[in-house]
Order: sequence, then structure tokens, then C-alpha cells
Amino acid sequence: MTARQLRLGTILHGASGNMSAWRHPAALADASINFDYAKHIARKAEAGKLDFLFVADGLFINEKSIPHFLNRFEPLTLLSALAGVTEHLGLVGTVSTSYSEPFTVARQFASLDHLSGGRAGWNVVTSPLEGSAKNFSRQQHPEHALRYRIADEYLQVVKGLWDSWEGDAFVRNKQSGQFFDPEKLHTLNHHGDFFQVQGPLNIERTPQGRPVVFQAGASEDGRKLAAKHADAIFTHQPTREEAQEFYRDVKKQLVANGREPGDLHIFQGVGVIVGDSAEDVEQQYQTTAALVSIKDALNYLGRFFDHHDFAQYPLDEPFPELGDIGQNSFRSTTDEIKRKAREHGHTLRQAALEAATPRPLFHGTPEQVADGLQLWFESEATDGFIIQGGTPDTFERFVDRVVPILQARGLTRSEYPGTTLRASFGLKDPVNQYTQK
Ligand code: FMN
Repeated sequence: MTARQLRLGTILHGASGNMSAWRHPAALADASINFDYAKHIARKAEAGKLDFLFVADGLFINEKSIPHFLNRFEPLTLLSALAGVTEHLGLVGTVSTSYSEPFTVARQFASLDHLSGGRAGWNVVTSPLEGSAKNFSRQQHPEHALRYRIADEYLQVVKGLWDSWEGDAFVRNKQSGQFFDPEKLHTLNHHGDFFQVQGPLNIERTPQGRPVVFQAGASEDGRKLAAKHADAIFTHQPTREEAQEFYRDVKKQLVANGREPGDLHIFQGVGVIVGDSAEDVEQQYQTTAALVSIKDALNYLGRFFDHHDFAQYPLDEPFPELGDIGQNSFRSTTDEIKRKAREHGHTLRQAALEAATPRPLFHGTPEQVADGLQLWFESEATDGFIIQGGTPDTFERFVDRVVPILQARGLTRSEYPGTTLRASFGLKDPVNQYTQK
């Protein structure tokens, strides 16, 4: 058996840091819509032999949204452009199963997989924000459990469409005039509760067989969906113990679905600050945190609760009782915020600042950051990390100073093992369902 290897990705998140980090002296204030910046981060990630670049997304904004959500690239468009300026980096984009059509999305990710030579990943989300319905001609945002039922059927359809053509279906024989082998073409004919999709897909089997599927959503239903369909899961667990529990649970569910523990990689999204000393790290953190006003922090908190208006409550009294507010939105995140506020007896001010300016889980000298990541990895709290710079200039320092330590310790590799994201992850090639014995 080969040793487990620590996997790393990074996330494009505005200027990086917190919601107000665009004001930081080192920040590009327009980072979320600046292609040169995206290229720079992608190339830096590739220089550090990271597995992938991750692009999150949302489908509803209002004047209280995080600044970099107000003005940002659509993920697949951005990743398609990045495919042309990178060679090995996985390109993972977020698309919602609640507000899109499986045929279109199967086609888009198949196209990205071809354009990038096998580096496409789809982060499946169900869309937490109720307002999204208003942008998609819907009366109502589907409730949490229904969103996950839709997502389950959606993934069956997309996977079926990705199997439309066997790998060698297009013979393109100029002499005989045969363009494709009809035996190797499969029509889905899906009739389900939510989707009626005939197929086949109008693009050949992709370099990875099918793009890598991520799932972001940590509730019970989210985990179930991941255990059934996903190759990777993106989560935020606040402590190593909770991460270990999450890890054990997801791997157990994977086995219950007839899969092997190594078939799905768990990624913790973590903030990082790298400095020369504890004082340097503290100063970096304080400089970035000080940019967030209490008004910003209340808006940031409110977004998880479907843009609930927290300005209506007294700031220095216990965190308000919210009943079911947020249950149909970012459920796993709102549950966690409420639990934390209760356990620590936080006031609203404290809870809002804690949410908007969290102290990065991993901070310190390069060795200390590497030690922390190693501990989480080796104690099976995670298979890898999605690194988010805790300040706008952290990511470069992470690649220059932490990655070499991880490589020297043999935790991450020094070269890409192949050209596809699936190869980077060491995942098996998917078998076409129509040729499965
Ligand atoms: N929803 C989005 O619309 N876009 C995203 O980029 C996105 N990223 C997420 C990342 C993490 C770590 C988590 C936990 C959720 C994310 N979601 C995102 C929301 C989920 O897809 C889902 O709609 C919502 O959180 C409710 O699911 P849950 O209760 O299972 O976590």
C-alpha cells in the first residue's frame, strides 16, 4: 500500500483574508474581477505543486453582501481561461444543482475537462440563499431536504450523461467514412422525480473519464450525498476533534455505500498566517482584522442566516435566540455559529467578530504551520486542506516557506504524478456504467 499523501488546494476568495481585506495595503482591491491576479495565484499554486485551485460561487447578492461577492467572475468562465495558462493544476468550480440544468452542467464540465486536458472538478452545492429563487424565475427556494433530493437525482443524471460515449467511440475513419461507432454510444433516457433527460451528451468522454466531483455541505444530508457521489468533500471543522469525528463519519458512510475509504478525499478549508515570529503573526492578524467594522461583521454574520438583520439586536447582550432562522440556508454553518455562541456565552458583538475575523486555525512560523497541518493529517482529521490566506499576502509566503517543509517531510510531493486532477488525487479511473460487467 502506498503511503497516504497530504493534498493541497487553494481558494480564490477576493483579495484573501477577511471580507474587508480589499482595504489592506498589500491587497488588490479589485482582486475578484482581476484576471491577472487569478493567473498569478494559479501559477503560484502550480509552482508549489498544489493539487487544485477552488472557486466558490453564489447566486444572490444585495447591498449587505461581502464586497468581493458583489463583483466576481462566473467560475466556469474563469477556470476555462485559467486552463490556458496552467498545465497541471486542478480547476474546481462551484455550480448549484438547485438553479441549473444537468444537461448544461454536464456539458460545461466535460468541456472544461477537455480544455484543460483532464483537470476539471465540479463543486456541487445546493445554494443556501433564499433570494436565489428571485434570480431564476422561481416562486420559492427549495427547502434544505428537498435541495438534497434534487442534488442526488441531478448527480445520477450528470454521471449518466458523462457515460454517453465510450472512450474510443469516435473512430473518425476518413477512408471508410465512419465517424463514430454506434455500439459505443449510450442514450440515458432518464425519467425521474425532478428531471427528464434523454441524452446522449454532445461531447465525447472526457480525459478523466468524468470530472472530479466535490461536495460542499456538511449537514447529515450533505454528508450522505458526498458518500454516495463525490470524490472529495469541502468542509470547515473548527477543531481537530470535530474534524476527526467528521472524518470517521464520512469514511464510514462511504464504506456503507460500497466504496473504499480512499475513494473520497476530505478537505478542510483553513485560514493560514505565516510569519517570522509570534509577534509578526499577531501583527499581521490584527492589521487585517482591524479593517472589519462591527457593521461589516453583522452583515457577514447575517448572510449565513439568509441575510438576517442582526443590527436590530443590542450588541453587548447575549447572542439572540433565532429559532429556525438559517435552517434553510447555510444549515451546518448556522448550527455551528449558534452552538459556539452558546458554549462560550458570547455577546452578539463577539459572535459577529468571531465569524468575520476568525483567528486562522494555522498560524505561526513556517515550521509551526507545517507541524499543525501534519498533525491534522496524520491524526486522520483530514486528507488535505484548502488553504486560504489569512491576509492578502499570505498565500505567496505559504507556497515559498511552508510547502518546501511539507515536501521535505515527504507529506506532499515535489512533482505532479500526471497531468490530470484524478492522477494528482490518486483516484481510480471511473468505469463507464454501460460497460460495467
Ligand atoms: N454554497 C454555494 O452556493 N456556494 C459555495 O461556494 C458554497 N461553498 C460551501 C463551502 C462549505 C465548506 C460549506 C459547508 C457549504 C458551502 N456552500 C456553498 C453551501 C452548501 O452547498 C449548502 O447549500 C448549504 O451549506 C447547506 O448545506 P449544509 O447544511 O449541508 O452545509
